[in-house]
Amino acid sequence: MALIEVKVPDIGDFDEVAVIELLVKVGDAVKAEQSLITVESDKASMEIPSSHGGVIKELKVALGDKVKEGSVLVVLDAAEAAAAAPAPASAPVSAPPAAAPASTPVPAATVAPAAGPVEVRVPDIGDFKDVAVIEVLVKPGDSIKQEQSLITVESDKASMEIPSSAAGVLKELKVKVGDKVNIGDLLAVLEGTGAAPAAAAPATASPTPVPATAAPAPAAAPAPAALSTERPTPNAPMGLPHASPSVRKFARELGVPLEEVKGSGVKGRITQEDVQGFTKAVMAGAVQTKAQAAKAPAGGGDGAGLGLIPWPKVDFAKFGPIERKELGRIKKISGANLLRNAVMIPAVTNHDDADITELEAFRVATNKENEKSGVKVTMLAFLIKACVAALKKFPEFNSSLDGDALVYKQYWHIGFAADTPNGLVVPVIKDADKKGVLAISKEMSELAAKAREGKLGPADMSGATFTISSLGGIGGRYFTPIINAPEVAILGVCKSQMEPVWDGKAFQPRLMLPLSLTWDHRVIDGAAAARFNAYLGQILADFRRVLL
Ligand code: CAO
Repeated sequence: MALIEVKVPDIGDFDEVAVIELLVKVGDAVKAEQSLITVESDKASMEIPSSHGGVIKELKVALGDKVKEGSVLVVLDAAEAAAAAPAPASAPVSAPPAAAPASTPVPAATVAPAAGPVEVRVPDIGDFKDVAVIEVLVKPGDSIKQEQSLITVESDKASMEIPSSAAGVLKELKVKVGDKVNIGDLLAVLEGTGAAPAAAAPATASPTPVPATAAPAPAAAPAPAALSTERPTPNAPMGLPHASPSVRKFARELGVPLEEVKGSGVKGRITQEDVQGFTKAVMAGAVQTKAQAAKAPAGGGDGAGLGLIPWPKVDFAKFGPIERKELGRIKKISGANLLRNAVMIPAVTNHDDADITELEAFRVATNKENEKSGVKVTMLAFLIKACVAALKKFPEFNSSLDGDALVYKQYWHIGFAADTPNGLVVPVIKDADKKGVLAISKEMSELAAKAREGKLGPADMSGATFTISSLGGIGGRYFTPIINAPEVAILGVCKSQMEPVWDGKAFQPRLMLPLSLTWDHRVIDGAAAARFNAYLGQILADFRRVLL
């Protein structure tokens, strides 16, 4: 064992900067120069690299810790990674050879004139060259305070905001997003209102700002700036989402996981608006963070979000042999949807029976006549047509809730639950009101075949206004289907059977079809549901009513 303590190198006059990200963990094999942590001041963030290669034995810092030059970050066993070439302990490769004290006297020229144009230039940002301007934080006409950030620049590992060395009204901005800047480059011209000496206002990220009116600092500008303390390593192993320190801070305050935010800025950079947009989308329920999704997997999560006691954890193997199989993709997706719909919708189910004696006889006869056409007319196709008629008579069943409003749809797209080897899917017959029973039967059998082959696309499964779930081909009497949100009702159908039905004088053998209508009580009343079922029953008993 060759244990080595890796310490925070010279990071300029940063003092007590916060650890905002841990990029490695105990047991990781790291290479010399690999980033270990990210620290952040109020104006800049930077990754701190390892001075040696080896295997991490101990992590000496935690998130939120404050570190400074000399703080021990990790203990490495260098012997376990002898191949890694050691860099000088605690000294970043590109650190300037001789760092002048941070209190390097600032030339007198930094004292801005009391009034008149003042040039603001890029201060000493270490030995970085050609750093890209990724954000412009001000615009002409803005009243700028001394120390106020003007632009954000970024190298491949660090970003920093460049502050103004003087106060005044911004007359001209000399850079734009995408420009490359170097020490001494002219950033802006201010109409000076009198600036304090720059020495009084060194930006956190730039300990020795270039004097506002002075020429660029000599190439050997001594003070080790924040940027100069980390090496721009191509292909950095741990990619941080690109965002300026202020945006990171903003995201952290809101608890937004920055790595899940899609950046709309240059090169996918995350802006404050992106963080705000993400937050709004999460609040509106349009987007789930990974942490939220992990809490509600198919199978119910742990119930903590609902204030329930935790899901029982049982070692099933204790009671007998078991086999564990991960849920398939469809089951995971439909499970999460079913759970949400079951929990969020105050759903009620009405059961009823429809007399389909004549309809079934007609269906069988039609199929006999059409034997050669290859299209089999199904009971489900009749049900779809009958439901369209009922939906037209009771339009709230064809609506969706949108906040405090009901959206009544002027189209009748009927979804039907289809059982596939991979799980339940719901293909949709679009514009069922405009199609005949034969056309619907044909389309259903095509969609069901596509579903079984796993070939349904999103377009095949979207836009439904009402759904039918038929277990008629399988069996059962009644069940309570779960509404397919944002629809407000669903019809469950079970297996028809001959039953003795009292006609007022005698019992008659009739083919009865069990119907189970589940409806959203926020939108539909019990009486309307009973009427819907009764009307549906009347149509199925005498299909001529569809024409009325
Ligand atoms: N009562 C009695 N028999 C019925 C019936 C009913 N309500 N509905 C259909 N049948 C009979 C048909 O007559 C047919 O019999 P034959 O083969 O003798 O002609 C047989 O059942 C199969 O019917 P089908 O091929 O016409 O299929 P279908 O139209 O009933 O259903 C489909 C198609 C895709 C909906 C079905 O295959 C399916 O996947 N059903 C399961 C849906 C499901 O899982 N729902 C539950 C969701 S909630 O978890």
